[in-house]
Amino acid sequence: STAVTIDKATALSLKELAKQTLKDNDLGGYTVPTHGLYPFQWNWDSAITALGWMKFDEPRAWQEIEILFSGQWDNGMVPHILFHKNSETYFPGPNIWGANRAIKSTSISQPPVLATAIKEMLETAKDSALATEKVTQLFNKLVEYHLWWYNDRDPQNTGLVVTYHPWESGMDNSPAWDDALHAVPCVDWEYTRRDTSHVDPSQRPHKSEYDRFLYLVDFFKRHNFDSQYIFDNCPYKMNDLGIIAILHRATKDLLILGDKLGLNDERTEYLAKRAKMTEQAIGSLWCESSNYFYCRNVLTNSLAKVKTSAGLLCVYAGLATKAQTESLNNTAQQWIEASQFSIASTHPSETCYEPQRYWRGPIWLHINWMIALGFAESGFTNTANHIQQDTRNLVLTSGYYEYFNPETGAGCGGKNFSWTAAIALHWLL
Ligand code: 9YW
Repeated sequence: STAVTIDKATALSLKELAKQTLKDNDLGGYTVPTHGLYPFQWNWDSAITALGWMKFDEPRAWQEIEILFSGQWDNGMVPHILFHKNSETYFPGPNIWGANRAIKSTSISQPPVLATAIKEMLETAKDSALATEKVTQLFNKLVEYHLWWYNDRDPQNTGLVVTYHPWESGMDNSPAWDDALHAVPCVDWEYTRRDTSHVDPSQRPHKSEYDRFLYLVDFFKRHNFDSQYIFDNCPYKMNDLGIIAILHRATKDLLILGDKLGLNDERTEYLAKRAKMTEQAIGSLWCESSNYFYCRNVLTNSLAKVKTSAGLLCVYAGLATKAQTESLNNTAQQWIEASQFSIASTHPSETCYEPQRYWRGPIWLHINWMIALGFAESGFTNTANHIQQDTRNLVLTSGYYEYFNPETGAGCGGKNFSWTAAIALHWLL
């Protein structure tokens, strides 16, 4: 799309609107993604949203992270949702998940962007004394979280962690999960979805997907969240590139934080070893004939050969070789040209591409930020700038929606969305 510069007055009012969005979504120390549709605290939303708070209220930004860690499980896991207060506007709620810790939560995690966000927060903090104090307090919890990922989700040291649920990937109905999810049984009980009462159903996952999402939720509960049992028996097991890439970068960022603050120890040395294993294993997800990284269905040992934006996150993770990065850059250039706005979450040339159905085509701003960051750091500034420019255009065209239609730039899903506003504050304005 054409380059647009945002004039000062517009930037100022967009900034004010973004701040107001975060304030309106603040439930007293944590931020809901949006009222109604998502009325609790979500893991990677909070990490990204803290970057936005950082621009105008640093203590509040740190509090967002602290409250997220207040729901950390004894085994180190930081859940995907914390149900701090009751709400009837979301399904499935805490009773369906059945994980009754001190703070009710789900029993899976989400893309671990936390350490990366915290490093960014420390580096951009105006109050560096406060930032240093907070990171020092949070460091051990972060280490525990990362140890959980590697030990619990890669107990056989393959170098590639597994995920047990599309909700864990944060990319719920990505076409990369289609085959794997198809093999999961459906729940045999009736339920009422809430999401489709807030958002046009044509922008949401299908019932056939929800039936399986819920089967898995129930499976974890029935087996008492037993890590070993679930690892051995879960009917859905993916090497998810989004999680693998985000975890890898976050582990490296955690080690940098530890270096800076003098907090590294034998546990972080162990994390460094696990990260090396990922570097050695990632090649098995690269397909020579299509020059792309794909997710793998671990149960069938087959690559899910559909180009989703998660593959581009390998650049952000520093997991792609120089030649792979060049080739991914060429792919990204074509990807950008294939729709009016970029980057569509599924490549527009894929037959399963649906420009307004959630993770099957729409653009997500925090993903654009990560992809652009990866290309910028690898020296592909044109690609990075183009993505950033398109992202600005989206905000200018439609404001702070949950996600955007790449063909029209129209806002989709929830309105007044926290991470969209936060990325605008952090990266665009
Ligand atoms: C769910 C809150 C979450 C995001 C996910 C997104 C969606 C639905 O909304 O998940 O019920 O968890 O796919 O990435 O964190 O914004």
